Amino acid sequence: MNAKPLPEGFRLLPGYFDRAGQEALLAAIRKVVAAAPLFTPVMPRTGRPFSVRMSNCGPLGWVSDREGYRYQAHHPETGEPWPPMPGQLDDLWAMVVPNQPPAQACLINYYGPGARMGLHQDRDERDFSAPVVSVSLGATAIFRLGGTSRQAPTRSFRLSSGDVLVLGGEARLAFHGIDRILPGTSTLLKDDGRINLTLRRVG
Ligand code: MD6
Ligand code: FE
Repeated sequence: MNAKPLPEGFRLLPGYFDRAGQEALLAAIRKVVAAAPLFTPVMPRTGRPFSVRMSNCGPLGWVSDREGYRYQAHHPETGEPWPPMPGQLDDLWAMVVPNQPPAQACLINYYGPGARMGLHQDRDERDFSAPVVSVSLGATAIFRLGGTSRQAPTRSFRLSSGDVLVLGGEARLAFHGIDRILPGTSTLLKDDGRINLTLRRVG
């Protein structure tokens, strides 16, 4: 099992944020969500709701509705611009993606009980040269990583609170998803809650 080398550009940085760092980041995200409430996106065409709820911060935010997936500068329900990117996330991006322009978008995914995320590629950006950088907070998740075709073999990792994951290079367009959340693993968020933040350049 798992004898295959990881794709170039895949980096898991366990415990990047310590407990105090996680609490400070969570406080910043709570402020974002107070101004830009979580919304329930729906799948293009079918209108089927996602099990995760979402918001965004930074200049652009990712949204999904019956019209499709896209980045836009305003919240789909309030019409307000997304709140600014918290400083900790600008700092993280600068550490992990040095000498590059700042991230343009931070998608906030909130997982309540039973939420998951199907296998997908992050490919709604115009430019794939920058990696996607994620931070996990709260309950531990089982993250599945595949290849650049949906049929490629997959392997699984645990993402715990404070972990940072980087998908760049060959891993930038790898299929990935969240199979499930492990109950009873969150001391940061109540009711097995989990937040994943994904930072990107949109191009
Ligand atoms: C999640 N993460 O951890 C879902 N995408 O809840 C992602 O979809 C993801 O963690 C691109 C890069 C890193 C990620
Ligand atoms: Fe993704």
